[in-house]
Amino acid sequence: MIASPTDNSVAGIPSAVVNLVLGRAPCPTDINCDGSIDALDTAAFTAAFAIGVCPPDGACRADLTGDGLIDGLDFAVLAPAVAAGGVCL
Ligand SMILES: [Ca+2]
Repeated sequence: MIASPTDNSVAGIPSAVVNLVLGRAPCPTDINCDGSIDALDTAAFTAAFAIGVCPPDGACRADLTGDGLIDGLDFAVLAPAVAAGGVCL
């Protein structure tokens, strides 16, 4: 079970191990991959939002819903995470 948007650990297994096994981003709402969830992620999201679609290489951290688009639904996931703040574990 995922404890929160900032903690991907599972049943005491360190999140880094869980992420490696499952092949997922260490912290999905950490758009700029700096280890923190903050206003810089909102800025990175805004830059991606201006484009609106994911590039074909699959590197699309701003697509938090996984639908191939960068839109308000993704921001609805990001905004509460940024408001809560935190660090990626
Ligand atoms: Ca960040």
